[in-house]
Amino acid sequence: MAIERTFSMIKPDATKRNLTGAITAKLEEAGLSVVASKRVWMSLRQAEAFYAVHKERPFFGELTEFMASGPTVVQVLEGENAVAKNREVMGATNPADAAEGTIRKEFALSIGENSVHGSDAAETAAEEMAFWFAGNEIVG
Ligand code: DAT
Ligand code: MG
Repeated sequence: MAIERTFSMIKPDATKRNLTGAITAKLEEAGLSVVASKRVWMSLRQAEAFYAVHKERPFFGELTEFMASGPTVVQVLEGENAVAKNREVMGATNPADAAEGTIRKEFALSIGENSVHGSDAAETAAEEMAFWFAGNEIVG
């Protein structure tokens, strides 16, 4: 597997608890490098656009209001098998199901306030990186 990039976001529940460094350390320890990073307080409209794939789900309103409720840190991660590696380090969506040592097991508060987002495939990673970053903001 070649070196690839994925998109990651540290969610408002985590930035509010000052976990940006602790979460980034777990990503770096897993062999992922941060090649772009910025702090963003997204609007509700941006949250709705970013999570448009979930717009028919019953939790869409709760999800988008939460994502617009405080600062997030958007990042691009680079490394071997980065999309799958990031999902592995994140852990399951519901922290109750997340494996020991994962970010969500350690830090998530609930299925909604689950501390991190990570792209689920190479195609969505490309779209999500382009949503938040200009090409010259990604420095590998
Ligand atoms: P993931 O973030 O693991 O990719 P997802 O894409 O299925 O999970 O859902 C996106 C986010 O929506 C998830 O991180 C938290 C929220 N969410 C998912 N299922 C939920 C539920 N049953 N109740 C409340 N929020 C939920
Ligand atoms: Mg998802």
